[in-house]
Amino acid sequence: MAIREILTVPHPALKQVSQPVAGVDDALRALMDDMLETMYDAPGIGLAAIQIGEPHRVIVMDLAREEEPKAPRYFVNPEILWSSEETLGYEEGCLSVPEYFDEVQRPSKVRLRYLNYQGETVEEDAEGLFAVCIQHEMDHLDGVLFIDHLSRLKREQAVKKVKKLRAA
Ligand code: GNR
Ligand code: NI
Repeated sequence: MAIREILTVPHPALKQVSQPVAGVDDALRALMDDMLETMYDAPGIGLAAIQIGEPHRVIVMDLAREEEPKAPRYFVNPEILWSSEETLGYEEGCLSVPEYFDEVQRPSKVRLRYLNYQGETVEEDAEGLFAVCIQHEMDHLDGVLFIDHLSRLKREQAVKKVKKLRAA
């Protein structure tokens, strides 16, 4: 396993659309292991493969609190089968937009289909933080960042802040 570099805005890869993977094999599991280690190191609660420069439709996540045992989850080729009309506003952050936080409105519940670490097809409902996080991660697979849901002014301020942070 290895900790990989997390790309930050305005890296062009973050706008790329990631491609579906053919299936889950040992090479993909090795990538998911690296992603998880990178996410824990950051630390973050989710990570999309493109955030480490790998344009595949793969996500890792762990929503366990610090005092709880680790609960890694893996989502390969995820699809949203249904989204609620009801929305939830949540203060989001992103490892690719470090130290910037703002509220985004998203459907409060979604139904998902994906392949897990074993390559089995899973259908599952998500709500609360799980729904927020999976939608944030799935946006990454389509080259969309949470700041793309904000006004242009806020988005530009966020990118400016990250550039300044990096120059420091
Ligand atoms: O670590 C993360 N926290 C977070 C908080 C609120 C909404 C979404 C997230 S995901 C983020 C990690 C990340 O950037 N994943 O792409
Ligand atoms: Ni993110």
